[in-house]
Amino acid sequence: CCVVAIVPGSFDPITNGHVDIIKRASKIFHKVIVGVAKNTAKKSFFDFEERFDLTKQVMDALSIPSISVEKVDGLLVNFAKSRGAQVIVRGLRAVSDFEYEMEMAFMNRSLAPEIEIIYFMPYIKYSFLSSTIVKDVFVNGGDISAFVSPIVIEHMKKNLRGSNE
Ligand code: COD
Repeated sequence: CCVVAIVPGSFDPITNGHVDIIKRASKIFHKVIVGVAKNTAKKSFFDFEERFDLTKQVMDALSIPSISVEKVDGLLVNFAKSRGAQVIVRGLRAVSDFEYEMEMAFMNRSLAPEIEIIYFMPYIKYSFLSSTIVKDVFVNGGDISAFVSPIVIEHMKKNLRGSNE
């Protein structure tokens, strides 16, 4: 019966833009697995366990039974196959995302031609939102409450206090 989709990302940290894409996917697919993965091209701000825990807490708070959160170890397409997923979902914010997404899509397709990759566009107010900008605004004392869950803000505040001690 079921179409299973993976929404992969580094989620460093998870933002309302990510949540928007995940919710859209949950309206269409029977099962959505949010895959917290490692992107070797990016130096992450939060470690892997923190990114996973925050993503899980934020998604659990939504209480959407078809959504689960898992760690992706190794190649995304191998993880997708191991979960019986037919689809990978990604977000497209602006033209600037396109080249990177196309590169990844062609690589994933050559590794696993049976998996389709589908793109969702976020709500306009999240179109210019990124984890990078959120971290920069927060570290410089700005208000990020419109862009991330209070769960993430709480964790970031604790981290900042920790690093000042
Ligand atoms: N609105 C809408 N979508 C958004 C927003 C927003 N404001 N912010 C981010 N998104 C989308 C992104 O476009 C992306 O589709 C998704 O959310 C996740 O974003 P990130 O930045 O957290 O995740 P990435 O791009 O770092 O994820 C890359 C992966 C971790 C998926 C990739 O590196 C990977 O697959 N790694 C595993 C190893 C592997 O298989 N490598 C080969 C890949 S070809």
